Amino acid sequence: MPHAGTIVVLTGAGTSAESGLATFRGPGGLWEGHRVEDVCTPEALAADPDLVHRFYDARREALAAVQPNAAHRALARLDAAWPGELLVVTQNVDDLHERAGLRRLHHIHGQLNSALCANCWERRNWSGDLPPGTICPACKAPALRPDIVFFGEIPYGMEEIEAALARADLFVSIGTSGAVYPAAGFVQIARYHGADTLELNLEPSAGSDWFADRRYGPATELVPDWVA
Ligand code: BV8
Repeated sequence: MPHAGTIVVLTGAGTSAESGLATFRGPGGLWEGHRVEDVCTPEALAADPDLVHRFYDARREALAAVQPNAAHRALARLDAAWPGELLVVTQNVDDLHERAGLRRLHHIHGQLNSALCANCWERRNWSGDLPPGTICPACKAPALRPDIVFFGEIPYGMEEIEAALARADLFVSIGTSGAVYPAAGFVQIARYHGADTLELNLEPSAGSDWFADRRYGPATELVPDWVA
Protein backbone atom coordinates (compact mmCIF):
# COMPACT_ATOMS: atom_id res chain seq x y z
CA MET A 1 0.00 0.00 0.00
CA PRO A 2 1.47 3.48 -0.85
CA HIS A 3 2.85 5.64 1.99
CA ALA A 4 0.10 8.34 1.98
CA GLY A 5 -1.07 8.68 -1.58
CA THR A 6 -4.54 8.56 -3.11
CA ILE A 7 -6.57 5.38 -2.76
CA VAL A 8 -9.83 4.77 -4.61
CA VAL A 9 -11.88 1.76 -3.53
CA LEU A 10 -14.87 0.38 -5.46
CA THR A 11 -17.26 -1.87 -3.56
CA GLY A 12 -20.06 -4.09 -4.84
CA ALA A 13 -22.69 -6.44 -3.47
CA GLY A 14 -20.10 -9.01 -2.40
CA THR A 15 -18.94 -6.57 0.29
CA SER A 16 -22.37 -6.81 1.95
CA ALA A 17 -23.01 -10.50 1.19
CA GLU A 18 -21.72 -11.74 4.56
CA SER A 19 -24.03 -9.30 6.31
CA GLY A 20 -26.85 -11.32 4.76
CA LEU A 21 -27.82 -9.09 1.81
CA ALA A 22 -28.31 -11.00 -1.45
CA THR A 23 -26.00 -10.30 -4.36
CA PHE A 24 -27.41 -9.81 -7.84
CA ARG A 25 -25.80 -12.39 -10.05
CA GLY A 26 -24.84 -15.18 -7.73
CA PRO A 27 -26.99 -18.13 -6.60
CA GLY A 28 -30.29 -16.76 -5.29
CA GLY A 29 -29.49 -13.45 -7.01
CA LEU A 30 -32.92 -13.29 -8.59
CA TRP A 31 -35.77 -11.44 -6.91
CA GLU A 32 -39.23 -12.99 -7.30
CA GLY A 33 -37.73 -14.57 -10.44
CA HIS A 34 -36.69 -11.19 -11.91
CA ARG A 35 -33.18 -10.22 -13.01
CA VAL A 36 -32.06 -6.85 -11.62
CA GLU A 37 -31.59 -5.68 -15.21
CA ASP A 38 -35.34 -6.21 -15.79
CA VAL A 39 -36.61 -4.49 -12.64
CA CYS A 40 -34.07 -1.70 -12.31
CA THR A 41 -35.02 0.37 -15.39
CA PRO A 42 -37.12 3.50 -16.09
CA GLU A 43 -39.21 1.37 -18.47
CA ALA A 44 -40.04 -1.13 -15.71
CA LEU A 45 -40.90 1.76 -13.36
CA ALA A 46 -43.30 3.20 -15.95
CA ALA A 47 -44.80 -0.16 -16.93
CA ASP A 48 -45.17 -1.71 -13.49
CA PRO A 49 -44.48 0.81 -10.71
CA ASP A 50 -45.88 -1.53 -8.05
CA LEU A 51 -43.31 -4.21 -8.96
CA VAL A 52 -40.36 -1.79 -8.92
CA HIS A 53 -41.42 -0.04 -5.70
CA ARG A 54 -42.03 -3.46 -4.09
CA PHE A 55 -38.52 -4.58 -5.14
CA TYR A 56 -36.96 -1.65 -3.29
CA ASP A 57 -39.36 -1.79 -0.34
CA ALA A 58 -38.32 -5.44 0.21
CA ARG A 59 -34.62 -4.53 0.08
CA ARG A 60 -35.10 -1.53 2.38
CA GLU A 61 -36.85 -3.82 4.87
CA ALA A 62 -34.09 -6.46 4.61
CA LEU A 63 -31.44 -3.79 5.19
CA ALA A 64 -32.99 -2.72 8.48
CA ALA A 65 -32.47 -6.25 9.82
CA VAL A 66 -28.74 -6.66 9.08
CA GLN A 67 -25.48 -5.23 10.40
CA PRO A 68 -22.15 -4.15 8.88
CA ASN A 69 -19.55 -6.91 8.66
CA ALA A 70 -15.78 -7.08 9.20
CA ALA A 71 -15.12 -5.80 5.67
CA HIS A 72 -17.20 -2.64 6.27
CA ARG A 73 -15.49 -2.12 9.64
CA ALA A 74 -12.01 -2.56 8.15
CA LEU A 75 -12.69 0.09 5.49
CA ALA A 76 -13.93 2.45 8.23
CA ARG A 77 -10.66 1.86 10.11
CA LEU A 78 -8.72 2.69 6.94
CA ASP A 79 -10.77 5.88 6.56
CA ALA A 80 -9.98 6.93 10.13
CA ALA A 81 -6.26 6.17 9.84
CA TRP A 82 -5.31 6.99 6.25
CA PRO A 83 -3.45 10.36 6.07
CA GLY A 84 -3.70 10.59 2.29
CA GLU A 85 -6.74 10.96 0.03
CA LEU A 86 -9.31 8.16 0.16
CA LEU A 87 -12.53 7.75 -1.78
CA VAL A 88 -14.74 4.69 -1.38
CA VAL A 89 -17.14 4.50 -4.33
CA THR A 90 -19.89 2.01 -3.63
CA GLN A 91 -22.28 0.49 -6.15
CA ASN A 92 -24.26 -0.71 -3.15
CA VAL A 93 -27.40 1.11 -2.14
CA ASP A 94 -27.27 -0.14 1.44
CA ASP A 95 -26.02 2.03 4.33
CA LEU A 96 -23.66 -0.54 5.84
CA HIS A 97 -20.50 1.46 5.04
CA GLU A 98 -21.98 4.47 6.86
CA ARG A 99 -23.15 2.40 9.79
CA ALA A 100 -19.62 1.00 10.14
CA GLY A 101 -18.35 4.60 10.43
CA LEU A 102 -16.96 5.20 6.95
CA ARG A 103 -17.05 8.89 5.99
CA ARG A 104 -15.20 9.34 2.70
CA LEU A 105 -17.92 7.50 0.74
CA HIS A 106 -19.84 8.04 -2.51
CA HIS A 107 -22.95 6.13 -3.62
CA ILE A 108 -22.71 5.90 -7.42
CA HIS A 109 -26.00 3.99 -7.87
CA GLY A 110 -28.15 5.75 -5.24
CA GLN A 111 -29.40 4.69 -1.82
CA LEU A 112 -32.27 2.59 -0.47
CA ASN A 113 -32.85 4.99 2.44
CA SER A 114 -33.46 7.93 0.11
CA ALA A 115 -36.45 8.99 -2.02
CA LEU A 116 -36.21 11.12 -5.16
CA CYS A 117 -38.99 13.26 -6.63
CA ALA A 118 -39.34 12.54 -10.36
CA ASN A 119 -40.95 15.99 -10.72
CA CYS A 120 -38.77 18.44 -8.82
CA TRP A 121 -35.69 16.16 -8.30
CA GLU A 122 -35.58 16.88 -4.56
CA ARG A 123 -34.25 13.92 -2.54
CA ARG A 124 -34.90 13.12 1.09
CA ASN A 125 -34.13 10.45 3.63
CA TRP A 126 -36.69 7.66 3.52
CA SER A 127 -37.33 4.60 5.69
CA GLY A 128 -40.23 2.12 5.42
CA ASP A 129 -42.30 1.49 2.31
CA LEU A 130 -42.49 3.99 -0.56
CA PRO A 131 -45.72 3.27 -2.50
CA PRO A 132 -46.07 4.57 -6.09
CA GLY A 133 -47.75 7.99 -6.17
CA THR A 134 -46.38 9.14 -2.82
CA ILE A 135 -46.71 12.93 -2.60
CA CYS A 136 -43.50 14.94 -2.69
CA PRO A 137 -43.52 17.27 0.35
CA ALA A 138 -41.64 19.91 -1.67
CA CYS A 139 -43.64 20.19 -4.90
CA LYS A 140 -46.80 18.24 -3.85
CA ALA A 141 -46.60 16.08 -7.02
CA PRO A 142 -47.39 12.34 -6.51
CA ALA A 143 -43.92 11.58 -7.87
CA LEU A 144 -41.64 10.17 -5.16
CA ARG A 145 -39.61 7.19 -6.42
CA PRO A 146 -36.70 5.18 -5.05
CA ASP A 147 -33.48 7.26 -5.24
CA ILE A 148 -31.83 4.61 -7.36
CA VAL A 149 -29.79 4.91 -10.58
CA PHE A 150 -31.60 2.60 -12.99
CA PHE A 151 -29.98 1.01 -16.04
CA GLY A 152 -29.85 3.68 -18.73
CA GLU A 153 -29.68 6.50 -16.13
CA ILE A 154 -26.56 8.51 -15.40
CA PRO A 155 -24.60 7.36 -12.32
CA TYR A 156 -24.07 9.95 -9.59
CA GLY A 157 -20.82 11.89 -9.31
CA MET A 158 -18.99 10.65 -12.38
CA GLU A 159 -16.80 13.76 -12.77
CA GLU A 160 -15.55 13.57 -9.17
CA ILE A 161 -14.91 9.84 -9.49
CA GLU A 162 -13.03 10.12 -12.78
CA ALA A 163 -10.85 12.91 -11.36
CA ALA A 164 -10.02 10.76 -8.32
CA LEU A 165 -9.18 7.78 -10.55
CA ALA A 166 -6.78 9.99 -12.53
CA ARG A 167 -4.97 10.92 -9.25
CA ALA A 168 -5.07 7.45 -7.71
CA ASP A 169 -1.90 5.68 -6.60
CA LEU A 170 -3.94 2.58 -5.79
CA PHE A 171 -7.32 1.30 -7.02
CA VAL A 172 -8.95 -1.55 -5.09
CA SER A 173 -12.10 -3.38 -6.22
CA ILE A 174 -13.97 -5.35 -3.54
CA GLY A 175 -16.89 -7.75 -4.03
CA THR A 176 -18.05 -6.87 -7.52
CA SER A 177 -18.62 -9.01 -10.60
CA GLY A 178 -17.46 -6.26 -12.96
CA ALA A 179 -20.72 -6.68 -14.89
CA VAL A 180 -22.01 -3.11 -14.75
CA TYR A 181 -20.55 -0.03 -16.42
CA PRO A 182 -19.23 2.55 -16.02
CA ALA A 183 -18.07 1.20 -12.61
CA ALA A 184 -16.60 -1.92 -14.24
CA GLY A 185 -14.34 0.32 -16.33
CA PHE A 186 -12.81 2.22 -13.39
CA VAL A 187 -9.87 -0.17 -13.14
CA GLN A 188 -8.94 0.64 -16.74
CA ILE A 189 -8.98 4.40 -16.05
CA ALA A 190 -6.90 3.98 -12.89
CA ARG A 191 -4.41 1.71 -14.61
CA TYR A 192 -4.13 4.08 -17.60
CA HIS A 193 -3.09 6.81 -15.15
CA GLY A 194 -0.48 4.60 -13.52
CA ALA A 195 -2.25 3.33 -10.39
CA ASP A 196 -1.52 0.01 -8.78
CA THR A 197 -4.59 -2.22 -8.99
CA LEU A 198 -5.92 -4.86 -6.59
CA GLU A 199 -9.01 -7.08 -6.85
CA LEU A 200 -10.45 -8.61 -3.67
CA ASN A 201 -13.33 -10.93 -4.55
CA LEU A 202 -14.77 -14.39 -3.96
CA GLU A 203 -13.83 -15.35 -7.52
CA PRO A 204 -12.29 -13.69 -10.59
CA SER A 205 -14.57 -10.90 -11.88
CA ALA A 206 -15.27 -10.11 -15.54
CA GLY A 207 -12.46 -7.56 -15.37
CA SER A 208 -9.92 -9.53 -13.32
CA ASP A 209 -7.30 -9.47 -16.12
CA TRP A 210 -7.00 -5.68 -15.63
CA PHE A 211 -5.79 -6.10 -12.05
CA ALA A 212 -2.06 -6.41 -11.32
CA ASP A 213 -2.81 -8.03 -7.92
CA ARG A 214 -5.75 -10.37 -7.23
CA ARG A 215 -6.75 -12.11 -4.03
CA TYR A 216 -9.75 -14.41 -3.78
CA GLY A 217 -11.83 -15.34 -0.77
CA PRO A 218 -14.52 -13.85 1.49
CA ALA A 219 -14.41 -10.07 1.93
CA THR A 220 -14.55 -10.41 5.73
CA GLU A 221 -11.14 -12.13 5.55
CA LEU A 222 -9.49 -10.35 2.62
CA VAL A 223 -10.35 -6.73 3.51
CA PRO A 224 -9.16 -6.75 7.16
CA ASP A 225 -5.95 -8.48 6.00
CA TRP A 226 -5.40 -5.84 3.31
CA VAL A 227 -6.16 -2.89 5.62
CA ALA A 228 -3.99 -4.21 8.47
C1 BV8 B 1 -25.06 4.43 -17.78
C2 BV8 B 1 -29.27 0.01 -8.91
C3 BV8 B 1 -24.64 6.23 -19.29
C4 BV8 B 1 -29.24 -0.11 -7.45
C5 BV8 B 1 -27.84 -0.86 -10.63
C6 BV8 B 1 -20.66 0.73 -21.37
C7 BV8 B 1 -20.47 2.03 -20.92
C8 BV8 B 1 -21.49 2.69 -20.24
C9 BV8 B 1 -22.73 2.04 -20.01
C10 BV8 B 1 -22.91 0.76 -20.48
C11 BV8 B 1 -21.89 0.10 -21.15
N1 BV8 B 1 -22.36 -1.14 -21.48
C12 BV8 B 1 -23.62 -1.28 -21.03
C13 BV8 B 1 -24.00 -0.15 -20.41
C14 BV8 B 1 -25.31 0.08 -19.82
C15 BV8 B 1 -25.45 -0.40 -18.39
C16 BV8 B 1 -24.71 -1.67 -18.09
O1 BV8 B 1 -23.59 -1.64 -17.58
N2 BV8 B 1 -25.36 -2.79 -18.35
C17 BV8 B 1 -24.78 -4.08 -18.02
C18 BV8 B 1 -25.88 -5.05 -17.60
C19 BV8 B 1 -24.03 -4.56 -19.26
N3 BV8 B 1 -25.03 0.65 -17.48
C20 BV8 B 1 -25.92 1.62 -17.15
O2 BV8 B 1 -27.04 1.71 -17.63
C21 BV8 B 1 -25.45 2.69 -16.16
N4 BV8 B 1 -25.73 3.99 -16.70
O3 BV8 B 1 -24.27 3.75 -18.36
O4 BV8 B 1 -25.39 5.72 -18.16
C22 BV8 B 1 -23.45 6.97 -18.77
C23 BV8 B 1 -22.26 6.28 -18.49
C24 BV8 B 1 -21.18 6.99 -18.03
C25 BV8 B 1 -21.27 8.36 -17.84
C26 BV8 B 1 -22.47 9.02 -18.13
C27 BV8 B 1 -23.56 8.32 -18.59
C28 BV8 B 1 -26.23 2.58 -14.88
C29 BV8 B 1 -25.81 1.36 -14.12
C30 BV8 B 1 -26.49 1.34 -12.72
C31 BV8 B 1 -27.59 0.33 -12.72
N5 BV8 B 1 -28.11 0.16 -11.37
N6 BV8 B 1 -28.47 -1.04 -9.49
C32 BV8 B 1 -29.69 -1.46 -7.01
O5 BV8 B 1 -30.76 -1.90 -7.39
O6 BV8 B 1 -28.91 -2.06 -6.25
S1 BV8 B 1 -26.68 -1.98 -11.09
C33 BV8 B 1 -26.53 -3.25 -9.99
O7 BV8 B 1 -25.36 -4.01 -10.41
C34 BV8 B 1 -26.20 -2.82 -8.57
O8 BV8 B 1 -25.99 -1.43 -8.42
C35 BV8 B 1 -24.89 -3.54 -8.29
O9 BV8 B 1 -24.15 -2.85 -7.38
C36 BV8 B 1 -24.29 -3.54 -9.65
C37 BV8 B 1 -23.09 -4.40 -9.86
O10 BV8 B 1 -23.33 -5.66 -9.32
P1 BV8 B 1 -22.30 -6.18 -8.18
O11 BV8 B 1 -22.30 -5.20 -7.07
O12 BV8 B 1 -20.99 -6.47 -8.81
O13 BV8 B 1 -23.03 -7.48 -7.69
P2 BV8 B 1 -23.00 -8.92 -8.39
O14 BV8 B 1 -24.05 -9.75 -7.74
O15 BV8 B 1 -23.02 -8.75 -9.89
O16 BV8 B 1 -21.56 -9.51 -8.02
C38 BV8 B 1 -21.23 -9.75 -6.68
C39 BV8 B 1 -19.76 -10.15 -6.66
O17 BV8 B 1 -19.37 -10.35 -5.29
C40 BV8 B 1 -19.49 -11.46 -7.39
O18 BV8 B 1 -18.32 -11.32 -8.17
C41 BV8 B 1 -19.26 -12.47 -6.26
O19 BV8 B 1 -18.30 -13.44 -6.62
C42 BV8 B 1 -18.70 -11.58 -5.16
N7 BV8 B 1 -18.97 -12.08 -3.81
C43 BV8 B 1 -20.07 -12.73 -3.36
N8 BV8 B 1 -19.93 -12.99 -2.04
C44 BV8 B 1 -18.73 -12.47 -1.66
C45 BV8 B 1 -18.12 -11.89 -2.78
N9 BV8 B 1 -16.91 -11.30 -2.72
C46 BV8 B 1 -16.30 -11.27 -1.53
N10 BV8 B 1 -16.82 -11.81 -0.41
C47 BV8 B 1 -18.03 -12.42 -0.43
N11 BV8 B 1 -18.53 -12.97 0.69
